[in-house]
Amino acid sequence: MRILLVQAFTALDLELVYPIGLSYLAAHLPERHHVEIFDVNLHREAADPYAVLAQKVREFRPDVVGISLRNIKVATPGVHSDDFEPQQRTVRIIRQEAPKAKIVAGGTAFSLYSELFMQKLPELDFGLWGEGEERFPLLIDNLDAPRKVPGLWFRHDGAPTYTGQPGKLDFAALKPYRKDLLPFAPYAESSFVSIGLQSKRGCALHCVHCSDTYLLGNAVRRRTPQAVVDEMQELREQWGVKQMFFCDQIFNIPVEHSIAICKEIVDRKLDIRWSAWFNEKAVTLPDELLRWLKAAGCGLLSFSPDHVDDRMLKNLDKNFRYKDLVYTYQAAKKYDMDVEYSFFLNAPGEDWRSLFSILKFVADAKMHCGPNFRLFTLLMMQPIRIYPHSRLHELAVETGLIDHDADLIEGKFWNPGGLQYAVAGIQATAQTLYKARQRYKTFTNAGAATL
Ligand code: B12
Repeated sequence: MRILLVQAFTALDLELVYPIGLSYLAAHLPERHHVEIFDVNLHREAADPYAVLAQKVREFRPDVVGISLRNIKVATPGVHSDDFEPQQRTVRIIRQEAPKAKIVAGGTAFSLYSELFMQKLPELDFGLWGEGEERFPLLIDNLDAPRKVPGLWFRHDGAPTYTGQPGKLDFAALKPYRKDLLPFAPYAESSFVSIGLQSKRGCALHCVHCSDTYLLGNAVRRRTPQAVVDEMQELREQWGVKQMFFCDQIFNIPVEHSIAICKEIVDRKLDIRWSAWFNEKAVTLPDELLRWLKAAGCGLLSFSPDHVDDRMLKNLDKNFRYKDLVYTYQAAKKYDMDVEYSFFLNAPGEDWRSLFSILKFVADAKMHCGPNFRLFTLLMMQPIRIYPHSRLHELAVETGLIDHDADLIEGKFWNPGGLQYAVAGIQATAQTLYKARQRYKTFTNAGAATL
Protein backbone atom coordinates (compact mmCIF):
# COMPACT_ATOMS: atom_id res chain seq x y z
CA MET A 1 0.00 0.00 0.00
CA ARG A 2 1.05 3.60 -0.56
CA ILE A 3 0.89 5.42 2.76
CA LEU A 4 1.48 9.15 3.04
CA LEU A 5 1.98 10.53 6.56
CA VAL A 6 1.30 14.25 6.81
CA GLN A 7 2.14 16.57 9.68
CA ALA A 8 -0.50 19.32 9.65
CA PHE A 9 0.38 22.87 10.67
CA THR A 10 1.85 23.21 14.13
CA ALA A 11 1.82 26.63 15.84
CA LEU A 12 2.22 28.92 12.85
CA ASP A 13 4.65 31.43 14.29
CA LEU A 14 6.78 29.16 16.46
CA GLU A 15 9.69 26.82 15.78
CA LEU A 16 9.46 23.81 13.47
CA VAL A 17 8.90 20.49 15.23
CA TYR A 18 10.39 17.34 13.71
CA PRO A 19 7.43 14.91 13.70
CA ILE A 20 8.80 12.06 15.80
CA GLY A 21 5.27 10.67 16.26
CA LEU A 22 4.89 10.06 12.51
CA SER A 23 8.49 8.82 12.33
CA TYR A 24 7.65 6.26 15.05
CA LEU A 25 4.59 5.15 13.07
CA ALA A 26 6.70 4.79 9.92
CA ALA A 27 9.19 2.61 11.81
CA HIS A 28 6.41 0.21 12.78
CA LEU A 29 4.75 -0.21 9.39
CA PRO A 30 5.76 -3.42 7.58
CA GLU A 31 8.34 -2.97 4.82
CA ARG A 32 5.94 -4.08 2.10
CA HIS A 33 4.27 -0.65 2.27
CA HIS A 34 5.65 2.41 0.52
CA VAL A 35 5.75 5.11 3.22
CA GLU A 36 6.63 8.79 3.01
CA ILE A 37 6.33 11.70 5.44
CA PHE A 38 5.30 15.19 4.32
CA ASP A 39 5.51 18.08 6.79
CA VAL A 40 3.47 21.05 5.56
CA ASN A 41 5.40 23.23 8.00
CA LEU A 42 8.52 22.89 5.86
CA HIS A 43 6.60 24.88 3.25
CA ARG A 44 5.32 27.62 5.56
CA GLU A 45 7.27 30.22 3.62
CA ALA A 46 6.01 29.09 0.20
CA ALA A 47 3.67 31.48 -1.64
CA ASP A 48 0.93 28.86 -1.25
CA PRO A 49 1.80 25.98 1.12
CA TYR A 50 -1.54 24.32 0.37
CA ALA A 51 -0.66 24.13 -3.33
CA VAL A 52 2.57 22.31 -2.41
CA LEU A 53 0.55 19.85 -0.31
CA ALA A 54 -1.99 19.35 -3.09
CA GLN A 55 0.77 18.59 -5.58
CA LYS A 56 2.43 16.12 -3.21
CA VAL A 57 -0.83 14.23 -2.62
CA ARG A 58 -1.62 14.19 -6.36
CA GLU A 59 1.81 12.85 -7.27
CA PHE A 60 2.04 10.32 -4.45
CA ARG A 61 -1.38 8.73 -5.19
CA PRO A 62 -1.85 7.40 -1.64
CA ASP A 63 -4.09 4.52 -0.61
CA VAL A 64 -3.98 5.80 2.93
CA VAL A 65 -3.15 9.24 4.32
CA GLY A 66 -2.29 9.45 8.00
CA ILE A 67 -2.56 13.02 9.22
CA SER A 68 -1.01 14.15 12.47
CA LEU A 69 -2.98 16.88 14.24
CA ARG A 70 -0.58 17.98 16.98
CA ASN A 71 -1.63 21.50 17.83
CA ILE A 72 -5.00 23.13 17.69
CA LYS A 73 -5.90 26.67 18.65
CA VAL A 74 -2.83 27.10 20.81
CA ALA A 75 -3.17 30.86 20.59
CA THR A 76 -2.86 32.76 23.80
CA PRO A 77 -3.90 36.27 22.84
CA GLY A 78 -0.86 38.21 21.74
CA VAL A 79 1.62 35.37 22.18
CA HIS A 80 1.35 33.23 19.09
CA SER A 81 -1.34 32.15 16.75
CA ASP A 82 -2.76 28.99 15.33
CA ASP A 83 -6.25 28.07 14.27
CA PHE A 84 -8.69 25.37 13.35
CA GLU A 85 -9.02 26.62 9.81
CA PRO A 86 -5.53 25.56 8.57
CA GLN A 87 -6.14 22.03 9.90
CA GLN A 88 -9.55 21.88 8.24
CA ARG A 89 -8.18 23.16 4.95
CA THR A 90 -5.33 20.62 5.05
CA VAL A 91 -7.75 17.71 5.50
CA ARG A 92 -10.05 19.04 2.75
CA ILE A 93 -7.20 19.36 0.27
CA ILE A 94 -6.11 15.79 0.96
CA ARG A 95 -9.68 14.56 0.39
CA GLN A 96 -9.96 16.60 -2.81
CA GLU A 97 -6.67 15.36 -4.25
CA ALA A 98 -7.09 11.72 -3.17
CA PRO A 99 -10.85 11.10 -3.26
CA LYS A 100 -10.51 7.34 -2.84
CA ALA A 101 -7.81 7.25 -0.16
CA LYS A 102 -8.66 6.42 3.43
CA ILE A 103 -7.84 9.38 5.67
CA VAL A 104 -6.79 8.57 9.23
CA ALA A 105 -6.21 11.27 11.85
CA GLY A 106 -4.10 10.95 14.99
CA GLY A 107 -1.80 13.04 17.18
CA THR A 108 -2.16 14.84 20.50
CA ALA A 109 -4.69 17.47 19.43
CA PHE A 110 -6.78 14.79 17.76
CA SER A 111 -6.65 12.59 20.86
CA LEU A 112 -7.67 15.44 23.17
CA TYR A 113 -10.68 16.41 21.07
CA SER A 114 -11.29 13.22 19.10
CA GLU A 115 -15.09 13.18 19.00
CA LEU A 116 -15.27 16.87 18.09
CA PHE A 117 -12.74 16.40 15.31
CA MET A 118 -14.72 13.48 13.90
CA GLN A 119 -17.82 15.70 13.92
CA LYS A 120 -16.15 18.80 12.52
CA LEU A 121 -14.10 17.05 9.84
CA PRO A 122 -16.41 14.74 7.89
CA GLU A 123 -13.55 14.05 5.44
CA LEU A 124 -11.88 11.85 8.09
CA ASP A 125 -12.62 8.14 7.65
CA PHE A 126 -10.87 7.16 10.86
CA GLY A 127 -9.27 8.70 13.91
CA LEU A 128 -6.88 6.81 16.16
CA TRP A 129 -6.74 7.89 19.81
CA GLY A 130 -3.34 7.85 21.58
CA GLU A 131 -0.08 6.10 20.79
CA GLY A 132 -0.20 4.61 17.32
CA GLU A 133 2.81 2.32 16.83
CA GLU A 134 0.88 -0.95 17.26
CA ARG A 135 -2.63 0.02 16.29
CA PHE A 136 -1.96 2.04 13.11
CA PRO A 137 -0.43 -1.01 11.36
CA LEU A 138 -3.35 -3.06 12.73
CA LEU A 139 -5.78 -0.59 11.16
CA ILE A 140 -3.92 -0.70 7.84
CA ASP A 141 -4.54 -4.47 7.83
CA ASN A 142 -8.18 -4.03 8.85
CA LEU A 143 -9.49 -1.05 6.93
CA ASP A 144 -12.69 -3.00 6.27
CA ALA A 145 -12.99 -4.31 9.84
CA PRO A 146 -12.36 -1.26 12.05
CA ARG A 147 -14.03 -2.82 15.11
CA LYS A 148 -10.92 -5.01 15.45
CA VAL A 149 -8.83 -1.94 16.31
CA PRO A 150 -9.02 -0.64 19.91
CA GLY A 151 -9.06 3.13 20.45
CA LEU A 152 -10.41 3.83 16.95
CA TRP A 153 -13.03 6.29 15.79
CA PHE A 154 -14.80 5.19 12.61
CA ARG A 155 -18.09 6.02 10.94
CA HIS A 156 -21.09 3.77 11.38
CA ASP A 157 -23.97 4.93 9.19
CA GLY A 158 -22.12 8.25 9.06
CA ALA A 159 -22.03 8.66 12.87
CA PRO A 160 -18.66 8.77 14.70
CA THR A 161 -18.34 5.54 16.66
CA TYR A 162 -15.57 4.56 19.10
CA THR A 163 -14.22 1.07 19.66
CA GLY A 164 -13.19 1.78 23.29
CA GLN A 165 -10.00 2.68 25.14
CA PRO A 166 -6.87 0.69 24.25
CA GLY A 167 -4.28 -0.65 26.71
CA LYS A 168 -0.89 1.07 27.07
CA LEU A 169 1.85 -0.17 24.79
CA ASP A 170 5.25 -1.42 25.87
CA PHE A 171 7.36 1.66 25.13
CA ALA A 172 10.70 -0.05 25.79
CA ALA A 173 9.90 -2.65 23.12
CA LEU A 174 9.42 -0.09 20.33
CA LYS A 175 11.89 0.40 17.50
CA PRO A 176 13.59 3.81 17.36
CA TYR A 177 11.81 6.31 15.12
CA ARG A 178 12.76 6.46 11.43
CA LYS A 179 15.23 9.18 10.61
CA ASP A 180 15.53 8.74 6.86
CA LEU A 181 12.18 10.17 5.78
CA LEU A 182 12.73 13.88 6.42
CA PRO A 183 15.81 16.10 6.34
CA PHE A 184 16.99 17.22 9.80
CA ALA A 185 18.68 20.42 8.60
CA PRO A 186 15.63 22.75 8.45
CA TYR A 187 14.59 21.68 11.95
CA ALA A 188 18.10 22.09 13.34
CA GLU A 189 18.17 25.60 11.88
CA SER A 190 14.76 26.46 13.27
CA SER A 191 15.54 26.07 16.99
CA PHE A 192 17.48 24.08 19.57
CA VAL A 193 14.28 22.27 20.67
CA SER A 194 13.05 21.28 17.20
CA ILE A 195 14.55 17.79 17.08
CA GLY A 196 13.21 15.55 19.80
CA LEU A 197 13.64 12.12 21.29
CA GLN A 198 12.08 10.27 24.20
CA SER A 199 13.52 8.36 27.12
CA LYS A 200 10.12 7.66 28.66
CA ARG A 201 6.39 8.10 28.25
CA GLY A 202 3.88 8.90 31.02
CA CYS A 203 4.06 11.04 34.14
CA ALA A 204 3.86 10.18 37.83
CA LEU A 205 2.72 13.69 38.80
CA HIS A 206 -0.86 14.91 39.15
CA CYS A 207 -0.86 18.61 38.21
CA VAL A 208 -4.43 19.78 38.11
CA HIS A 209 -4.41 21.35 34.64
CA CYS A 210 -2.46 18.70 32.76
CA SER A 211 -3.82 16.41 30.07
CA ASP A 212 -0.61 14.43 29.51
CA THR A 213 -1.67 11.75 31.97
CA TYR A 214 -4.93 11.32 30.02
CA LEU A 215 -2.85 10.82 26.88
CA LEU A 216 -0.06 8.69 28.35
CA GLY A 217 -1.02 7.54 31.86
CA ASN A 218 0.54 7.92 35.32
CA ALA A 219 2.90 4.96 34.94
CA VAL A 220 6.33 6.03 33.72
CA ARG A 221 7.37 3.66 30.92
CA ARG A 222 11.10 3.95 30.23
CA ARG A 223 13.65 2.74 27.73
CA THR A 224 17.02 1.58 28.95
CA PRO A 225 19.61 4.39 29.23
CA GLN A 226 21.73 2.46 26.70
CA ALA A 227 18.91 2.43 24.13
CA VAL A 228 18.29 6.14 24.69
CA VAL A 229 21.94 7.04 24.20
CA ASP A 230 22.24 4.69 21.19
CA GLU A 231 19.61 6.90 19.61
CA MET A 232 21.41 10.11 20.62
CA GLN A 233 24.61 8.72 19.17
CA GLU A 234 22.85 7.78 15.95
CA LEU A 235 21.33 11.25 15.70
CA ARG A 236 24.76 12.83 16.20
CA GLU A 237 26.98 10.53 14.17
CA GLN A 238 24.73 9.38 11.35
CA TRP A 239 22.50 12.42 10.94
CA GLY A 240 24.70 15.29 12.16
CA VAL A 241 22.21 16.44 14.82
CA LYS A 242 24.09 18.40 17.50
CA GLN A 243 21.20 19.75 19.58
CA MET A 244 18.24 17.76 20.79
CA PHE A 245 15.31 18.01 23.17
CA PHE A 246 13.83 15.31 25.41
CA CYS A 247 10.09 15.17 24.78
CA ASP A 248 9.62 13.30 28.09
CA GLN A 249 6.94 14.75 30.35
CA ILE A 250 9.62 15.12 33.07
CA PHE A 251 13.25 14.12 32.57
CA ASN A 252 14.43 13.82 36.21
CA ILE A 253 11.86 11.37 37.57
CA PRO A 254 13.14 8.82 38.32
CA VAL A 255 16.45 10.50 39.18
CA GLU A 256 18.57 7.33 38.77
CA HIS A 257 17.33 6.87 35.21
CA SER A 258 18.35 10.41 34.25
CA ILE A 259 21.76 10.03 35.93
CA ALA A 260 22.31 6.76 34.06
CA ILE A 261 21.53 8.46 30.73
CA CYS A 262 24.00 11.26 31.50
CA LYS A 263 26.72 8.80 32.49
CA GLU A 264 26.21 6.90 29.26
CA ILE A 265 26.54 10.12 27.23
CA VAL A 266 29.74 11.02 29.09
CA ASP A 267 31.18 7.48 28.69
CA ARG A 268 30.65 7.65 24.95
CA LYS A 269 32.11 11.20 24.76
CA LEU A 270 29.19 12.42 22.68
CA ASP A 271 29.63 15.98 21.53
CA ILE A 272 26.02 17.16 21.87
CA ARG A 273 23.94 19.84 23.54
CA TRP A 274 20.49 19.02 24.78
CA SER A 275 17.74 20.12 27.11
CA ALA A 276 14.62 18.77 28.77
CA TRP A 277 11.80 19.56 31.18
CA PHE A 278 12.68 19.11 34.84
CA ASN A 279 10.69 18.69 38.03
CA GLU A 280 11.46 21.38 40.61
CA LYS A 281 11.40 19.38 43.85
CA ALA A 282 14.90 19.64 45.33
CA VAL A 283 15.19 15.86 45.94
CA THR A 284 14.66 15.28 42.21
CA LEU A 285 17.58 17.63 41.44
CA PRO A 286 20.38 16.38 43.67
CA ASP A 287 23.90 17.71 43.21
CA GLU A 288 24.96 14.41 41.72
CA LEU A 289 22.40 14.75 38.91
CA LEU A 290 23.30 18.40 38.29
CA ARG A 291 26.98 17.51 37.94
CA TRP A 292 26.18 14.76 35.44
CA LEU A 293 23.79 16.99 33.49
CA LYS A 294 26.51 19.58 33.11
CA ALA A 295 29.08 16.98 32.07
CA ALA A 296 26.68 15.38 29.57
CA GLY A 297 25.93 18.58 27.62
CA CYS A 298 22.59 19.63 29.08
CA GLY A 299 22.61 23.38 28.48
CA LEU A 300 19.21 24.39 29.83
CA LEU A 301 17.03 23.53 32.80
CA SER A 302 13.48 24.12 31.64
CA PHE A 303 10.89 24.24 34.43
CA SER A 304 7.11 24.55 34.39
CA PRO A 305 6.40 25.37 38.05
CA ASP A 306 3.26 27.26 36.98
CA HIS A 307 3.32 29.27 40.23
CA VAL A 308 5.63 30.21 43.12
CA ASP A 309 3.23 30.82 46.02
CA ASP A 310 2.84 27.81 48.35
CA ARG A 311 -0.94 28.17 48.62
CA MET A 312 -1.26 28.31 44.83
CA LEU A 313 1.15 25.41 44.33
CA LYS A 314 -1.13 23.39 46.59
CA ASN A 315 -4.19 24.43 44.57
CA LEU A 316 -2.42 23.29 41.41
CA ASP A 317 -1.47 20.00 43.13
CA LYS A 318 2.25 20.55 42.63
CA ASN A 319 4.77 18.27 44.37
CA PHE A 320 7.16 21.11 45.42
CA ARG A 321 7.08 24.45 47.22
CA TYR A 322 8.63 27.95 46.98
CA LYS A 323 11.90 26.96 48.67
CA ASP A 324 12.44 24.25 46.03
CA LEU A 325 11.98 26.88 43.35
CA VAL A 326 14.62 29.16 44.83
CA TYR A 327 16.93 26.15 44.84
CA THR A 328 16.32 25.66 41.06
CA TYR A 329 17.77 29.02 40.07
CA GLN A 330 20.58 28.72 42.59
CA ALA A 331 21.44 25.35 41.05
CA ALA A 332 21.36 26.80 37.53
CA LYS A 333 23.72 29.58 38.57
CA LYS A 334 26.03 27.20 40.46
CA TYR A 335 26.42 24.91 37.44
CA ASP A 336 26.36 27.74 34.87
CA MET A 337 23.35 26.36 33.03
CA ASP A 338 20.59 28.37 31.37
CA VAL A 339 17.26 28.27 33.14
CA GLU A 340 13.70 29.12 32.11
CA TYR A 341 10.27 28.89 33.71
CA SER A 342 6.66 28.95 32.64
CA PHE A 343 3.90 30.33 34.83
CA PHE A 344 0.13 30.47 34.93
CA LEU A 345 -1.45 33.82 35.69
CA ASN A 346 -4.82 34.00 37.47
CA ALA A 347 -4.98 30.26 38.24
CA PRO A 348 -7.62 28.96 40.70
CA GLY A 349 -7.33 30.91 43.97
CA GLU A 350 -5.14 33.72 42.59
CA ASP A 351 -5.20 37.08 44.38
CA TRP A 352 -3.13 40.26 43.94
CA ARG A 353 -0.55 39.09 46.43
CA SER A 354 0.05 35.73 44.78
CA LEU A 355 0.02 37.29 41.30
CA PHE A 356 2.78 39.70 42.28
CA SER A 357 4.78 36.93 43.94
CA ILE A 358 5.31 35.50 40.44
CA LEU A 359 6.71 38.81 39.20
CA LYS A 360 8.95 39.07 42.24
CA PHE A 361 10.26 35.56 41.66
CA VAL A 362 11.03 36.32 38.00
CA ALA A 363 12.93 39.47 39.05
CA ASP A 364 14.82 37.58 41.80
CA ALA A 365 15.77 34.73 39.45
CA LYS A 366 16.92 37.17 36.76
CA MET A 367 19.00 39.12 39.29
CA HIS A 368 20.55 35.92 40.60
CA CYS A 369 21.27 34.23 37.26
CA GLY A 370 21.93 37.20 34.98
CA PRO A 371 22.30 36.09 31.35
CA ASN A 372 21.66 32.45 32.30
CA PHE A 373 18.03 33.36 32.94
CA ARG A 374 16.21 32.94 29.61
CA LEU A 375 13.85 35.80 28.90
CA PHE A 376 11.66 33.29 27.07
CA THR A 377 10.09 33.03 30.54
CA LEU A 378 8.39 36.36 29.82
CA LEU A 379 6.46 34.78 26.96
CA MET A 380 5.50 31.80 29.10
CA MET A 381 3.35 33.73 31.58
CA GLN A 382 -0.18 32.97 30.49
CA PRO A 383 -3.62 32.09 31.83
CA ILE A 384 -4.23 28.31 31.90
CA ARG A 385 -5.78 26.75 28.85
CA ILE A 386 -8.55 24.41 30.02
CA TYR A 387 -7.92 21.00 28.49
CA PRO A 388 -10.61 18.34 28.31
CA HIS A 389 -10.08 15.27 30.52
CA SER A 390 -8.17 17.33 33.11
CA ARG A 391 -9.20 17.96 36.72
CA LEU A 392 -9.18 21.67 35.96
CA HIS A 393 -11.87 21.03 33.37
CA GLU A 394 -14.04 19.34 36.02
CA LEU A 395 -13.43 22.27 38.37
CA ALA A 396 -14.28 24.80 35.66
CA VAL A 397 -17.59 23.04 35.03
CA GLU A 398 -18.36 22.61 38.76
CA THR A 399 -17.73 26.28 39.49
CA GLY A 400 -19.75 27.42 36.47
CA LEU A 401 -16.74 28.99 34.72
CA ILE A 402 -17.63 27.05 31.56
CA ASP A 403 -20.59 24.96 30.44
CA HIS A 404 -20.15 21.20 30.61
CA ASP A 405 -20.59 21.00 26.85
CA ALA A 406 -18.37 24.01 26.01
CA ASP A 407 -16.43 23.51 22.77
CA LEU A 408 -12.89 23.44 24.17
CA ILE A 409 -11.34 23.38 20.69
CA GLU A 410 -12.10 27.09 20.70
CA GLY A 411 -9.56 27.48 23.52
CA LYS A 412 -11.10 28.36 26.90
CA PHE A 413 -8.85 29.82 29.58
CA TRP A 414 -9.07 29.93 33.38
CA ASN A 415 -8.95 33.71 33.70
CA PRO A 416 -11.91 34.94 35.77
CA GLY A 417 -12.79 38.19 37.54
CA GLY A 418 -11.04 41.54 37.74
CA LEU A 419 -7.54 40.03 37.75
CA GLN A 420 -7.89 39.28 34.04
CA TYR A 421 -7.17 42.97 33.35
CA ALA A 422 -3.99 42.78 35.42
CA VAL A 423 -3.08 39.62 33.49
CA ALA A 424 -3.54 41.44 30.17
CA GLY A 425 -1.31 44.25 31.44
CA ILE A 426 1.40 41.88 32.68
CA GLN A 427 1.38 39.93 29.41
CA ALA A 428 1.60 43.09 27.29
CA THR A 429 4.47 44.46 29.39
CA ALA A 430 6.31 41.11 29.43
CA GLN A 431 6.05 40.78 25.66
CA THR A 432 7.24 44.34 25.11
CA LEU A 433 10.20 43.72 27.41
CA TYR A 434 11.00 40.50 25.58
CA LYS A 435 10.87 42.17 22.18
CA ALA A 436 12.89 45.19 23.34
CA ARG A 437 15.54 42.88 24.70
CA GLN A 438 15.58 40.96 21.41
CA ARG A 439 16.21 44.20 19.51
CA TYR A 440 18.88 45.19 22.00
CA LYS A 441 20.59 41.86 21.52
CA THR A 442 20.43 42.18 17.76
CA PHE A 443 22.45 45.39 18.03
CA THR A 444 24.97 44.28 20.64
CA ASN A 445 25.10 40.61 19.72
CA ALA A 446 25.60 39.92 23.42
CA GLY A 447 24.48 36.59 24.82
CA ALA A 448 21.91 36.02 22.09
CA ALA A 449 21.82 32.32 22.87
CA THR A 450 20.27 32.93 26.26
CA LEU A 451 17.10 34.63 25.02
C1 B12 B 1 7.57 17.61 23.76
C2 B12 B 1 6.47 18.61 23.53
C3 B12 B 1 6.82 19.87 23.03
C4 B12 B 1 8.24 20.20 22.58
C5 B12 B 1 8.50 19.48 21.24
C6 B12 B 1 9.94 19.21 21.00
C7 B12 B 1 10.18 18.35 19.80
N1 B12 B 1 11.28 18.59 19.16
O1 B12 B 1 9.41 17.49 19.44
C8 B12 B 1 8.20 21.76 22.46
C9 B12 B 1 8.86 22.41 23.66
C10 B12 B 1 8.84 22.37 21.21
C11 B12 B 1 6.70 22.04 22.50
C12 B12 B 1 6.17 23.25 22.19
C13 B12 B 1 4.81 23.51 22.18
N2 B12 B 1 3.84 22.72 22.61
CO1 B12 B 1 4.09 20.88 23.10
N3 B12 B 1 4.17 19.13 23.70
C14 B12 B 1 5.12 18.28 23.84
C15 B12 B 1 4.60 16.95 24.43
C16 B12 B 1 4.92 16.90 25.92
C17 B12 B 1 5.14 15.69 23.77
C18 B12 B 1 5.01 15.66 22.26
C19 B12 B 1 5.85 14.55 21.70
O2 B12 B 1 6.85 14.76 21.07
N4 B12 B 1 5.49 13.31 21.94
C20 B12 B 1 6.18 12.14 21.47
C21 B12 B 1 5.61 11.59 20.15
C22 B12 B 1 6.24 10.27 19.83
O3 B12 B 1 4.23 11.41 20.35
P1 B12 B 1 3.12 12.07 19.46
O4 B12 B 1 3.64 13.17 18.64
O5 B12 B 1 1.95 12.34 20.32
O6 B12 B 1 2.73 10.90 18.45
C23 B12 B 1 2.11 9.71 18.89
C24 B12 B 1 0.58 9.76 18.93
O7 B12 B 1 0.04 11.06 19.12
C25 B12 B 1 0.15 9.13 17.66
N5 B12 B 1 0.11 9.95 16.44
C26 B12 B 1 0.70 11.11 16.14
N6 B12 B 1 0.40 11.47 14.89
C27 B12 B 1 -0.38 10.52 14.36
C28 B12 B 1 -0.97 10.40 13.11
C29 B12 B 1 -1.75 9.28 12.84
C30 B12 B 1 -2.35 9.13 11.50
C31 B12 B 1 -1.96 8.30 13.83
C32 B12 B 1 -2.79 7.12 13.54
C33 B12 B 1 -1.37 8.41 15.10
C34 B12 B 1 -0.59 9.53 15.34
O8 B12 B 1 1.13 8.13 17.47
C35 B12 B 1 2.42 8.66 17.83
C36 B12 B 1 3.30 7.58 18.35
O9 B12 B 1 2.75 6.99 19.49
C37 B12 B 1 3.07 17.10 24.19
C38 B12 B 1 2.15 16.44 25.21
C39 B12 B 1 2.02 14.96 25.00
N7 B12 B 1 1.70 14.25 26.01
O10 B12 B 1 2.16 14.43 23.93
C40 B12 B 1 2.88 18.61 24.19
C41 B12 B 1 1.77 19.26 23.34
C42 B12 B 1 1.72 18.60 21.98
N8 B12 B 1 2.22 20.64 23.20
C43 B12 B 1 1.28 21.49 23.28
C44 B12 B 1 1.46 22.90 23.16
C45 B12 B 1 0.24 23.77 23.46
C46 B12 B 1 2.69 23.44 22.78
C47 B12 B 1 3.03 24.92 22.56
C48 B12 B 1 1.96 25.76 21.87
C49 B12 B 1 3.44 25.49 23.93
C50 B12 B 1 3.68 26.98 23.94
N9 B12 B 1 2.81 27.70 24.60
O11 B12 B 1 4.61 27.46 23.37
C51 B12 B 1 4.29 24.81 21.69
C52 B12 B 1 3.96 24.67 20.19
C53 B12 B 1 5.20 24.33 19.39
C54 B12 B 1 5.02 24.42 17.90
N10 B12 B 1 6.06 24.84 17.20
O12 B12 B 1 3.97 24.13 17.38
C55 B12 B 1 -0.06 20.83 23.51
C56 B12 B 1 -0.93 20.82 22.23
C57 B12 B 1 -2.41 20.90 22.51
C58 B12 B 1 -3.07 21.87 21.60
N11 B12 B 1 -3.91 22.71 22.09
O13 B12 B 1 -2.82 21.92 20.47
C59 B12 B 1 0.35 19.42 24.02
C60 B12 B 1 -0.61 18.31 23.67
C61 B12 B 1 0.50 19.53 25.57
C62 B12 B 1 -0.71 20.08 26.26
N12 B12 B 1 -1.74 19.34 26.53
O14 B12 B 1 -0.72 21.22 26.57
N13 B12 B 1 5.99 20.94 22.87
